[in-house]
Amino acid sequence: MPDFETILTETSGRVGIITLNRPKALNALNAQVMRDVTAAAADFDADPVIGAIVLTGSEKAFAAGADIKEMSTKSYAEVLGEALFAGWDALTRVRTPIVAAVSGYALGGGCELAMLADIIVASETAVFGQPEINLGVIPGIGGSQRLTRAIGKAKAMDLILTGRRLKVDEAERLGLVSRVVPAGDHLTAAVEVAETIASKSLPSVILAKEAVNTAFETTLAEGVRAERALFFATFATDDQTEGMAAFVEKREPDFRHR
Ligand code: CO8
Repeated sequence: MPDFETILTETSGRVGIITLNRPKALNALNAQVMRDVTAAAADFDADPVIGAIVLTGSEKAFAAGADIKEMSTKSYAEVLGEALFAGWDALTRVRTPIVAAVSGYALGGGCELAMLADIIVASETAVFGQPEINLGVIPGIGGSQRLTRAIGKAKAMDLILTGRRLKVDEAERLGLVSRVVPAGDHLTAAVEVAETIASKSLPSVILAKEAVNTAFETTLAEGVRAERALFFATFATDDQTEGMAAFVEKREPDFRHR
């Protein structure tokens, strides 16, 4: 893994960890952060040893949004021409599960980045929100779509039109957050979740993630058809044979990720 300017990367067994590292700007997401995070995630995704990725920030801020200073002087022609922030879409092509470990502020682009992950593990200090309306803009990294799918129209409209912040208990109640853990425990808890995922058969994990994501893209009938094809595909793996044999023989499976 190369050195990056705005993030730190490390591995822990089969888990790849990406830490946003712009503490002075509360991890505001500028173009370099976007390039670094998407490149690191693609590198981990291409590494067959990595079974899950954890994405985290600092205790104070997962990310306080897109970099307002970088954006503030851009014209319409510039943001259109450079397709500002469209590069974040690369995370949707990462097939390895991504667990966001969120502490503190996850606002604007920070909330959208957390929603680009597959699972959000949040500290009790986590605060979510889409405050773009206060800046005279609207969410631009998928927030209006992913938040609405995550928590429904009533709450998404409330948050996006007023810019109000969501504390973690409400975020969990609404289904935005997968798990809430005591302050300071978010990274450890997220790595544990990632280790659990990474201990499963990687082909099954990739197919399961694809199946769940299909629910956001298509009709129920099409989704069930897609799931069935993906389910049948698992029977082409050694790990299906091993997983079922292990159950019958009352032992732990020894998945080889193939
Ligand atoms: N961008 C740039 N710098 C930031 C950002 C940001 N989003 N957030 C914080 N910073 C900087 C501050 O400017 C400050 O820098 P400096 O010390 O040089 O003045 C430093 O980080 C520390 O911040 P504060 O002093 O403000 O720290 P506080 O603890 O007082 O407050 C808050 C923390 C509440 C998080 C506050 O910083 C804040 O409100 N930040 C902005 C939150 C926000 O509005 N986020 C949404 C940004 S817009 C967005 O994400 C839109 C994405 C879609 C774009 C679509 C384009 C197509």
